[in-house]
Amino acid sequence: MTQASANVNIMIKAARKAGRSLVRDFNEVENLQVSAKGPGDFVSRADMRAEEIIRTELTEARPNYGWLGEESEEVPGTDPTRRWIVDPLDGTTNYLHGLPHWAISIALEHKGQVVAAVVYDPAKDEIFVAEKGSGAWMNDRRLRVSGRRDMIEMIFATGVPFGGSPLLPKTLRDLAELTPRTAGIRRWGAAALDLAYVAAGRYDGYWERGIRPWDMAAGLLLVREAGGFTGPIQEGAGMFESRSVVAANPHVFETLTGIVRKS
Ligand code: LIP
Repeated sequence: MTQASANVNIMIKAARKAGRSLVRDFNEVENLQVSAKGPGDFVSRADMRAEEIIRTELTEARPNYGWLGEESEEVPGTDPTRRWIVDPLDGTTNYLHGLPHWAISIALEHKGQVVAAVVYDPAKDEIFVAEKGSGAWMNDRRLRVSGRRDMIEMIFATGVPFGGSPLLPKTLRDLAELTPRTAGIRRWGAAALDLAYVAAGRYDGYWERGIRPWDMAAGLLLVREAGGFTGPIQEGAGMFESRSVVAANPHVFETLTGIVRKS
């Protein structure tokens, strides 16, 4: 990114610092103590340490901003218009299984809109950065969503609900509908990276149900700043409130949304 704002620099610094801690722990993942968070969904001590690092960095630099993180209670700021939305470890299941596909996701929201985003994948040393109105970048390379128009050439990503989630049948219907019409569907297990990959033109689109604000906040801005479209699966709802998202290149966004809305 050519000229990052002070806030973005703070976010990058926090993400890199947490990334170093997560990489150290990832190398010893078998020794980590983990605690069950729910069926099929675990949180590790590494996750909590990373959140603490990010929180300390961000709140020392901007003590008046609010905080919404995956591993802690929401804390309103003395500035009610701004809050950090943070997933210190997106792709926790991958991490716990030693799969090097996970990321740190940090978004800054102002008056209900995400204005800055950092998604950092330390295992691949890829840092995705966006600022509202200034574009999206990956390691200093400007990002654009894909230009493909023909669905049969496109790759889409999603998250398949696990652990007995009631959302599974709908996603299976989406897969049955989409798989024959595309070049393939991926389920890599880190929503922030799924969205970053749409921004980078690696995926042509992505959709998911049951996704939380910290999984999607930063990635949504990356997609929009790379020229893509984003919206909820549930018509007329907010993405955060409905916990649903579709993100895609502008040529396929309506079609993808239409298909998954029918499920
Ligand atoms: C996970 C996502 C994953 C999604 C899961 C979960 P976590 O986040 O990134 O892709 O399918 O539902 O939300 O728990 O690893 O931060």
